[in-house]
Amino acid sequence: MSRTALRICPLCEATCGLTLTIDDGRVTGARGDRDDVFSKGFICPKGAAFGAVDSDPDRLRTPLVRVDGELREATWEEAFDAVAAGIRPVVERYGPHAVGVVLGNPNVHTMAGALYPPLLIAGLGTRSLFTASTLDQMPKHVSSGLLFGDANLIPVPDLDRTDHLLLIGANPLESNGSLCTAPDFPGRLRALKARGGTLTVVDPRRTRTARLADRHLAVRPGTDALLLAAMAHTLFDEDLVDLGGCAPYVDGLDELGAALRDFTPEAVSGACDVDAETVRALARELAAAPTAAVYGRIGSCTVPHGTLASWLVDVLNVLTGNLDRPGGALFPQAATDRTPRPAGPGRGFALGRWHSRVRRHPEAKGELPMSALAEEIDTPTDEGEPVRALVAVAANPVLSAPDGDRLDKALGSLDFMVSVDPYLNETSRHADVVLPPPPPAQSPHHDFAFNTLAVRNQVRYTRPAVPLEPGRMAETEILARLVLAATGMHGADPAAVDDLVVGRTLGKAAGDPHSPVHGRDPKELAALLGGGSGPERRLDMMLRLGPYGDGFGAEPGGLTLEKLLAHPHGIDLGPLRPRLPQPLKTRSGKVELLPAPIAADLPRLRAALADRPGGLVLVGRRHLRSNNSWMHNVPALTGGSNRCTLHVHPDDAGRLGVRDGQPVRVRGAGGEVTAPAEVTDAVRPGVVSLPHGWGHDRPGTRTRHAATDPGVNVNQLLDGSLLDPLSGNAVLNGVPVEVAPVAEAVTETSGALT
Ligand SMILES: Nc1nc2c(c(=O)[nH]1)N[C@H]1C(S)=C(S)[C@@H](COP(=O)(O)OP(=O)(O)OC[C@H]3O[C@@H](n4cnc5c(=O)[nH]c(N)nc54)[C@H](O)[C@@H]3O)O[C@H]1N2
Ligand SMILES: Nc1nc2c(c(=O)[nH]1)N[C@H]1C(S)=C(S)[C@@H](COP(=O)(O)OP(=O)(O)OC[C@H]3O[C@@H](n4cnc5c(=O)[nH]c(N)nc54)[C@H](O)[C@@H]3O)O[C@H]1N2
Ligand code: SF4
Ligand SMILES: [Mo]
Repeated sequence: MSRTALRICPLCEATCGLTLTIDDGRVTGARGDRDDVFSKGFICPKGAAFGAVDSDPDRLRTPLVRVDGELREATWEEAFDAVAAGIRPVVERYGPHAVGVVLGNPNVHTMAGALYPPLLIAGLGTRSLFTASTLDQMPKHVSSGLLFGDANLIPVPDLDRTDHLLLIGANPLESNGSLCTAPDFPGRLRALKARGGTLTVVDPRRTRTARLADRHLAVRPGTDALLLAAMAHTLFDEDLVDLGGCAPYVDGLDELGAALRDFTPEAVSGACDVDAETVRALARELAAAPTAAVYGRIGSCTVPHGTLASWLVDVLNVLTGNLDRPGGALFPQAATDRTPRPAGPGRGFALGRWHSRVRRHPEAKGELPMSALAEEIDTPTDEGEPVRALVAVAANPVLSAPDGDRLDKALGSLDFMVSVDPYLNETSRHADVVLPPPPPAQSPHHDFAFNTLAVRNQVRYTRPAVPLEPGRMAETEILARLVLAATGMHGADPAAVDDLVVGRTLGKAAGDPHSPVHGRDPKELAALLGGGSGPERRLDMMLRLGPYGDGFGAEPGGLTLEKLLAHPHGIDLGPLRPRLPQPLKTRSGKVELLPAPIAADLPRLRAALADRPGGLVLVGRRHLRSNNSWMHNVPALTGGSNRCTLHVHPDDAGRLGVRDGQPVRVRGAGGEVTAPAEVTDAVRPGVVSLPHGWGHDRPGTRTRHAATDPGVNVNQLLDGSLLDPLSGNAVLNGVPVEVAPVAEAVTETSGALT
């Protein structure tokens, strides 16, 4: 029997609503849900392949436990017994920091990943936390923490209303957007142009997004912070600063102007390879536009000055009066956000409250750099213990983090490792226990993270589209049991984990004079919660306490889970609205334009004014039909132009003697790889591009289709030593490499590496 079911797509940040066709409990089709309040029917090739992704035969169906060196199928009970037996002795003998937690990207795409990892980390009491954020957007968290006092308060470009978008190091026509949740991002860009708006793209590659732009600037990789600093300088220099409505909430304007004095358009021009007049034009256009938004992503974050570039993106929004105004960059207000408190000074944002053991990297947002994971395992020091046990949830750092070969070895040396992962892949193959979550059609979905980054306030929830297959365990339950097993409560009822959170949260809310439930009995409130499972009760609680909630009766008509379930296509909560000063949590209660850690990092940027890299530098790229490291196993999404090739500009190819299609050797500080060359003027001269997430040729994995076209691991070119110092974010773009045709000797000297 054929039926349909709704499911929010978890395959990228756009969060499109899908209508799945289900035959005999299997997803046989997917189309865009035209009634979805946010995505209105949009779907991309990945969403259309939802059924194939969901029913990939290589997905693990049962837990695996290592016995005599070999991973064997096991029962859930055996698997959690093994987890408890593996982790507890490490905690007891070496202390909590000897247990590392690694969280990968899909945690922001599952309810389980939002609700349980914080309990795992707190329960273990470990400081050895490594996540995909330090391969990605940690610079943005740090800049937001410093500017606004809240690392999760990230301004989002008002795509649907802006008159001018300056897009830096992002390629939403392939990625479908990031830190800016917008189903049909491409359509929204076309609409911007159709209403007379302008789009400027800064990217060393002429991407599909760049081809849509009114102006494309092929900047030299890694130099955006200089470019943006010179734009800000121009605004001061030409008296174009106009803070608009946020003037009363901004601190440090004069100090900022003084700090940027050296960054003239002429001074940055050589390093950025952009002429000074163009820099001025960019600044003037931004100031002149009725509304404008500056937006930066991967190319602005995963670089040596990632935090400064991220900071300058919002500095420009502030200086042009575009922060917190319609058409500019605003702060979304999600339905599960905490009850807004009255404006006023907050606690501010602290960096470096502790440091990594080996190279003394400062923590950021409670995390240590993913680039430091291998050394934290394989390098003993006089003080502190190496990481000896690891809990990896939805993470494949062997491919996604620098120097996979070293990490591969380090993982093999652990006393114990558990992976929560649907695949036996490059990372999970090292686990002693693999706990496979069910495929997405069998999981409920709500976007806790992406609704706080969406271009429109809205709320949606979809229950599992098909029931759990026999022998499957919901990922929420897997993680709840993992929390219990890892924290010495093995065997307790997993519902106790949710009850604990509910009790604590409601207790706090009842004691909070600003909460709608102030003074009420937490037990009585808990009894009012709806939902058919622990995670649903927690969602109901968050909705009811949230900014649109019913306040457990205090705001009749407000949001509850019950109401949300009655709106299967979601509830629209309106366009983004100005919110300042309420969400600011800096000590001053204002936007702090020139925070001390930023000011202290500016001399490093000033030194970069003199940089003129002579050799080739490497950047990445994404393909619409791919997603990081884990979608190469789906035949429908592979092949065609989705290949692991090295893009080389014709001028460079000519100089190096590289022909199209020929294998070339790429060498970096961390190692070398060989990939076919694709000669194309889509990259600027001096830049080569290789996508990440490939390299599926390690033994002991079980991703059969991916292994037929394994590609190479670009991150093997990195040695993990290049970081943005403030955020600990890996430098993945603008990395010096040497390139040579395989048949011949390496023609570039090591001079290119300096
Ligand atoms: N050179 C270079 N490297 C990069 C990047 C780059 O641009 N260039 N990008 C970086 C970025 S932005 C990111 S976010 C990281 C990503 O880094 P990771 O998060 O380490 O990589 P993913 O490939 O997303 O792997 C996620 C893992 O989750 C598993 N998984 C998939 N679905 C689920 C699920 O529902 N539940 C669970 N438990 N597991 C699941 C997959 O099988 C896979 O093993 O890579 C980074 N690495
Ligand atoms: N199809 C697909 N979609 C995805 C993913 C995927 O792997 N595939 N991954 C998801 C994830 S985890 C994320 S974080 C997002 C990322 O979303 P985006 O940031 O939009 O992703 P990218 O396509 O990597 O775009 C980064 C761009 O920065 C450019 N760039 C590199 N170095 C520099 C530089 O120094 N300066 C400037 N100005 N530009 C530079 C690159 O050429 C590239 O075009 O995408 C998400 N969506
Ligand atoms: S754009 Fe993203 S969320 Fe939408 S269908 Fe494609 S993969 Fe899914
Ligand atoms: Mo990412």
